[in-house]
Amino acid sequence: MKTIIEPFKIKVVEPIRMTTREEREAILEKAGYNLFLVHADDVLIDLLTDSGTSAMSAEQWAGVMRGDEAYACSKSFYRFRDTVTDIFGFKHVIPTHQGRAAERILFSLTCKKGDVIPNNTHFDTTRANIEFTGAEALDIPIPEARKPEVNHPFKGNMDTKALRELIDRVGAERIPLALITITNNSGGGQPVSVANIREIKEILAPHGIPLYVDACRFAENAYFIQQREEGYADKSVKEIAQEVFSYADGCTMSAKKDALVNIGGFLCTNNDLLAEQERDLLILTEGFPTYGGLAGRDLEAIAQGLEEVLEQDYLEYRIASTRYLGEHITAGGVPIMEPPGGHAIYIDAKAMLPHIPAEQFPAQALAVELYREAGIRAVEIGSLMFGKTDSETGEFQASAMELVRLAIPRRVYTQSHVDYLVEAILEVNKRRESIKGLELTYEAPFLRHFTAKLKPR
Ligand code: P71
Repeated sequence: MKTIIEPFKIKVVEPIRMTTREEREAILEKAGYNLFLVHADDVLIDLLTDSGTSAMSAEQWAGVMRGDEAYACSKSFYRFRDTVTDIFGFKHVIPTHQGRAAERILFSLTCKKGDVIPNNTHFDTTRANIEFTGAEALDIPIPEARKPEVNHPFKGNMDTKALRELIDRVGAERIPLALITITNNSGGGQPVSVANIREIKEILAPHGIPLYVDACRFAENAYFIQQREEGYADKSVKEIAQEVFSYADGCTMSAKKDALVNIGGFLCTNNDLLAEQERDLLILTEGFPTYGGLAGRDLEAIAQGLEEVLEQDYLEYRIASTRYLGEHITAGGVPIMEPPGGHAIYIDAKAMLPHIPAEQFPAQALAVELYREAGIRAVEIGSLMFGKTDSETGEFQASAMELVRLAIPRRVYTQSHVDYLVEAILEVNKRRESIKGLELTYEAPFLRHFTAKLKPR
């Protein structure tokens, strides 16, 4: 059979509700044209994020019932730890309530003012947690990554020449660690190849710089390697993931993505001394090292989710359904970040709305329009998220790209939902020339996109 189907049937359903255009207009105004501030009840198809929005399986819910809620050394912790160790292979496994808690602990112990932390592309919370320590978060993706229309099988790769130059320029003592984000979220959900990760490790090792993986979409990344990298077609995704992590010294993980759960994360390292310091900090702010701010039931759900996410049928369906959305909107003339990513399709708003300058947030304007048209909630990854106004010169620094991310929650929507999305996006595309820009009326000092208020120009 050629048709790729959802490899599950549905046991529990949740209603979704359509609103009228007039209602949505009023909702947008009240929310300051910021979709983070729109009530989920007022959203028909929610593509804000694939984080924490997965549908859990019957086995995960059974795990929730089995969760051992002992404060210390619960049975659920050991199931969680053993599963993580089996796939990730690191010596120490520290549970955290989500990815950014792992980031905060890792960076506050390793980074300081004057340091530089390279990554293919830092996601917003990673960048913010590094900058909060005074260090610099540096993006060095391959040049193709910044050109939405260019096709490349591993567009998430790091520019290894730039990594070498960075070490020569600032010196290894100012680089306490390097990161690689798989898949590269801010860069279009694009995968990183094994060859690239191996080369990064070879560059770092002689300088004693550890490599950490920002691992939240590791299974999708491993599937792309299996499909696209020479020599991996006959390996299982689990074997590929194991190989990827074998080149690293640790990882941060938001379990809200490829562990198919609604909350959770972890931090891993092979460094004994660092692990000790991390656990001390964990006790201070998150919880005892065998639960790290999670319930025993959450640890069970993560362990089960990590096994399910590596199933070949699941990944084949997952990547095919994202690709389906991408192919159908590009066939209708909508420019996207090519090729389709793993967890999301990114519309290139700079190309679609060339009449809106970066300082008027074209990608935010497009995200607002998708909500207005059809009750779809997407997220801006552009100058609202990553742009800055220099506090001294007042000069506006735009983000390299202006993207609208349509993130697909795992196991949640069916093909008819995707067909509806395609229709709505093509409808908006027809009248793209009439879409107007936005201006900021309020912004917070960091991570401003979460709470910003805007108004139409
Ligand atoms: C995503 C998110 C979550 C999010 C963030 C900002 C706005 C809306 C939603 C979170 C990531 C991520 C990567 C590569 C670390 C985190 C933090 N992504 N690294 O994509 O993508 O994890 O949310 O569990 O703290 O929507 P956390």
